[in-house]
Amino acid sequence: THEYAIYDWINRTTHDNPDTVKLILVGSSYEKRPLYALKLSLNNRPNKKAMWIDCGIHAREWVAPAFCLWFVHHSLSFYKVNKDITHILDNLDVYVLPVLNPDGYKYTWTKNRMWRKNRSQNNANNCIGVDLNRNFDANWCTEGASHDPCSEIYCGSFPESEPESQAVADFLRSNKDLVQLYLSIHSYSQMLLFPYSCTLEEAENHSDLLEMAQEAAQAIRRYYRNTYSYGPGGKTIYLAPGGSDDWAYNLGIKYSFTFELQDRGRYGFLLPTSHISRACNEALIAVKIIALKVIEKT
Ligand code: 0X9
Ligand code: ZN
Repeated sequence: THEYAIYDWINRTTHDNPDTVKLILVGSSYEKRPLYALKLSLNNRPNKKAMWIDCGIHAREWVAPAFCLWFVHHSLSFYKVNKDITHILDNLDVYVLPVLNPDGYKYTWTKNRMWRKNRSQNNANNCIGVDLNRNFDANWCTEGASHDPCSEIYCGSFPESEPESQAVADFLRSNKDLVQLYLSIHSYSQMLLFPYSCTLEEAENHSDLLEMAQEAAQAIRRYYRNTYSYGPGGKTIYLAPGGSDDWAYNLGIKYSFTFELQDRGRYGFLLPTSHISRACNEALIAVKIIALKVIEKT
């Protein structure tokens, strides 16, 4: 689903569900594309808390935006049908941002399928783009990120230098007392990661996060016979400072995860269309288990 198909889908979904879906403009990209989030609010219980899901921070990870749409569709179709999603939506509003990096995403459709960063111009240099998942203010640009604008993990000129990361950070700062769970969807490698990725130190609620990730991975194994590894990012894959998950965690959102969806490298970023539904359904199970746990704990 290319850029316009996704914007169309967002408009249609908002239009067709006026009582339950609200369109929120959280900002705009470097090339001035709108950054839309959908707010799912399936009932009007007072003092409802919220969770946040963003997808597509890295341009080439196409199954990620697909997951965000899948999640919205599932929520709207199975509220009052499926027990778990009903319980989640009865207790939490859900903010879903399907394409955090629309300029990069567009570029992967038209020019370079393997583009990762956003498309911002550095005047000092010919290289284009900042790795938005190195641009947040969490041990910004220490080991695991680069000051070189030509690098794939370029951290930008300062934390939140990019309109995309700033928009997300601003939204979460304004809503930090509401948002209990932060999720960021990537691909590939089949992992459920949690803080920290910007240091090897343990998060204060490490054992909670570990238990949640473990249960989610177990469910994926049980229902889909597929293996997801899990753990704190820094120890499980690599040190990578400036990520949105660590930043959200330090802001006070104590349940913060990055999902790496299918596959484990056979197709990599080029996951065939025929694998999308399975990839999304197994990730959905993991999201549900984690969200239910958050509701239980808060
Ligand atoms: O390196 C990343 O940003 C993520 N992996 S990816 O292959 N999709 O690029 C992992 C992010 C884990 N979390 C943080 N580094 N904060
Ligand atoms: Zn990624």
